[in-house]
Amino acid sequence: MRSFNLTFESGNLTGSADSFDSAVTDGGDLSNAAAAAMNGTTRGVSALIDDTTAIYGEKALTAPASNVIFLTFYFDPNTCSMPDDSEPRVVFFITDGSVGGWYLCTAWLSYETGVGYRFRCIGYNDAGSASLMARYTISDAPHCIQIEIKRATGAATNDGAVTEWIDGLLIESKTGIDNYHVFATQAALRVGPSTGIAAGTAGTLYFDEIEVGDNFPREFMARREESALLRM
Ligand SMILES: [Ca+2]
Ligand SMILES: [Ca+2]
Repeated sequence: MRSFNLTFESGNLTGSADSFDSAVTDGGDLSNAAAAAMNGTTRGVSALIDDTTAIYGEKALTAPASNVIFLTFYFDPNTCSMPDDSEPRVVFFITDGSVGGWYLCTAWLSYETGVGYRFRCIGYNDAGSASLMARYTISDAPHCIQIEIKRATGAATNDGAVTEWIDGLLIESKTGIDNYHVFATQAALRVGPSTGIAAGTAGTLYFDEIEVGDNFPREFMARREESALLRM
C-alpha cells in the first residue's frame, strides 16, 4: 500500500510530501500551525471550529497490497467546547472517497459533562454495518492514537479486525468483521472534524504526525514495551 508520514514540518497544509493532497478549509479554518505541533515537532494541523461547516484534509491511499493498514496520529482536544454527548463528531476516516460512500474505519470525539472527552473507534463491514468500540475517556491533552485494520482473509469469511491503542496501551479489539471487499476499495485518509459537528461547538482541535503503513512503526513498539514494563 502507499505508506506516508504527514509531519507538516514544511509549513504546508497541502501539496508537499509531508502534508495532505487536498483540504477543505472553510476559508482557512483548517491550517498548518506551530501551536498544533505534537510529539516534539514544530508544526501541526489546527482545526478551528467556529460553525458546523466540515473541515478536513485528505491523503490518497492506493489499494493495499498487504492485508493490514496501520495508522498512527496525534490528537489534542485542546479544551474545545462541545455540547454534552454530541456524538458523532468524526475526526478521522478511511474512506473510498465518494459522497455517501463506504467507510472502512472511523474515529469519533464527543464530550460528556462530568466525565470529559470521549473517543470511539469504529470498524465497518462490506454491508456498511458498524462494529462500535466503547467510548473511552481521554484527558484534555495530546494523545497518540493507533489503529490496526486487518482485512478478512476471504470473500466469505468474517475474520477481519480493528484494534485501537491510545498512548501505547491496548484499548479494544473488534474481531469477526467481514471487511474483505470494503478493504480493497479504500482510496483516501480523511482527517478533521468532517461530519456531525453540533451547533454550539467552539474551539480548535489539533492533529499531527499522521502515519500510515502496513506494519507497526518502530516508535510504537518502543512505547508498547515501555508500557508493558510499567505494568510489571
Ligand atoms: Ca509535526
Ligand atoms: Ca468554519
